[in-house]
Amino acid sequence: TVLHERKDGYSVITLNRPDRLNAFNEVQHKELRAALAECQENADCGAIVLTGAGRGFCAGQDLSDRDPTLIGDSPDLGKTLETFYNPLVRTIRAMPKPVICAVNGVAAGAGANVALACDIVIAAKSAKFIQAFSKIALIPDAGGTYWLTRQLGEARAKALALTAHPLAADDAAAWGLIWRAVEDDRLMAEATALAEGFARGPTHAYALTKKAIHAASTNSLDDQLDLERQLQREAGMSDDYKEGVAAFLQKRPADYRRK
Ligand code: LHQ
Repeated sequence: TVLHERKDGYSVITLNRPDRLNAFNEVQHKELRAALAECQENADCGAIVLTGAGRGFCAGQDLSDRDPTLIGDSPDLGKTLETFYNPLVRTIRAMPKPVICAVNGVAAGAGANVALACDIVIAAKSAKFIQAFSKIALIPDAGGTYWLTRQLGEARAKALALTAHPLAADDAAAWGLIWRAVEDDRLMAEATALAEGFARGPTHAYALTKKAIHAASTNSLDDQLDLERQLQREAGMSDDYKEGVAAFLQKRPADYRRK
């Protein structure tokens, strides 16, 4: 249900239940978790591209799953979130290397919000983001209320969540919800070009950058300046920084992968 291709310096992870628009069931969650864990631990992996097989990216939770936690007389969706979606979102956010989401088609429900958890989201122009939850009497989860509110503000967040209006990739980019919308046939080339660049880049500096930006939305300016000082001190002690400056002065490309 999940394909993991190990490329030169990065991984491509593909959700692979195309008949169900790559909706999540337990197996797909577990395989995705394993693939991400391997990328996290593998020093040769400098970036991750997450995408979907077929015409969709991910339609969220598999609604045909008959697990009693999900449907029946006493479902406990909170348990499903705690066991699967929340750890997934936390893993992506804490991944100490860039995670690029290549949204190849519709991203609905938790599928949309897993995409938005990634560091850089590129979408095919034909893709749509749908906060489908209200249609089945649920609320946006997998971080949806967090991403939408922080990235769009309450007015757009509430309209998208309450109406389940499909947001086209171009609008998502124009609104600042994602990085870019690109022609469908350029999607993987653009995503893998980014990953190749990161694979040759200063991985630890990327991890520190993620950390600083994640803290910014809740920190005061004073706290954020303190955090930047602390993280920059750490970055400045790295061999990568030495190499970056030496390469700049010698007018050559930095070689962060020498070792
Ligand atoms: C699906 C699904 C799907 C199963 C398409 N499941 N089969 C929930 C509960 C628990 C805890 C955690 O939190 C969550 C979070 C959630 O994610 S709730 C939201 C779940 N997702 C949705 O409500 C989206 C449901 N899907 C749709 O609205 C449509 O499929 C979209 C708008 C995504 C795409 O529409 P179309 O392009 O018209 O495709 P389709 O509807 O024909 O779907 C293709 C097939 O995929 C179809 O099967 P079939 O056998 O008829 O070919 C669908 O039944 C199946 N599919 N989403 N979530």
